[in-house]
Order: sequence, then C-alpha cells, then structure tokens
Amino acid sequence: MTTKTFTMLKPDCVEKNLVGKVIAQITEAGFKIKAMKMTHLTNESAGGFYEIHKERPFYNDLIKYMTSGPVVPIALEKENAVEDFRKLIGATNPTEAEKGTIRNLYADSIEANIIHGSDSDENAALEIAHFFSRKELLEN
Ligand code: 3AN
Repeated sequence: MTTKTFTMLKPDCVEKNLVGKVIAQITEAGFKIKAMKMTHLTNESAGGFYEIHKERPFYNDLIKYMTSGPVVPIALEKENAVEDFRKLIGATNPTEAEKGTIRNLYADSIEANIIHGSDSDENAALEIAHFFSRKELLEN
C-alpha cells in the first residue's frame, strides 16, 4: 500500500541551484511526484505551515528565512513514505545527519537545512492540503 508525504525544498536549496539534484535523489529512492510547484511564501502562509512551532525561540527567524526566497512544495507517494523520506533527508541538524542523506550532503545549518519532510501521516495530509487543492492532486 502506498502512502503520502509532503516535502518542501527550502530557499537555500533553490538559491544554491540544487533543485534538480535533490529531486533526482528523491525519485531515485522510489518516491513518485503527485503534485509540485515553485512559489514564494507569504508571512501568512509560512506562519500557517509552522503554526506548531509558534512558541519556539527560533520561530521568527524561521519565518523570515522561509519567506526569503522561492520554495518548491511537493506531494510524494511511496510505500512507508513518511518514515523512508525522513531517512532520506537525515537529521534536522546537518552535523548529525547520516552520511549520504540530503541534509548531510547539502545543508549548512539547522535553520538553512535544504528540505522539509513530514513527521507523520496526519501532518503529511495537512501539509499537502496547505499547498495543493483537491483538483491539483487528482490531476496526477
Ligand atoms: P524537521 O524539519 O527536521 O522536522 P522541526 O520540525 O523540528 O524539524 O523544525 C522545523 C524547522 O525549524 C527545521 N527544518 C529548521 O529549519 C527549523 N529549526 C528547528 N530547530 C531549530 C533550531 N534549534 N534553531 C533554528 N531553527 C530550527
């Protein structure tokens, strides 16, 4: 049975011109792209997406960073998608990310860490709905 996860290539990924390489690593790992776009987050959209981190000390900097340039939100499908995707991207802090993971290869810091990955099936569904309409998802 396939399940869904959500990823977003962050502003540092776009700025470093790594979009193609990172998407290739994702699809080579067996994930299928269900919906994708390039967009520039507003404060409102980034704030809604990171609502759960509102009380964290890094929240304001996180919003500032996530709105600093274009991002690429992507809905993905694979067996065991959420867990396998977290393995593929590595730990939040790139210094702790396992060798060969996307964050180990490309991320500079815990904030500018290249890529987001959903942490549960429930959050994956909410995050996909935050960025894509039903119609956009059904077309693929
Ligand atoms: P992940 O993206 O690995 O699930 P979360 O959900 O704990 O990590 O954090 C969301 C985002 O907030 C991270 N991707 C990172 O950009 C930022 N972040 C997390 N922890 C810190 C921190 N201690 N300092 C600065 N930014 C952080």
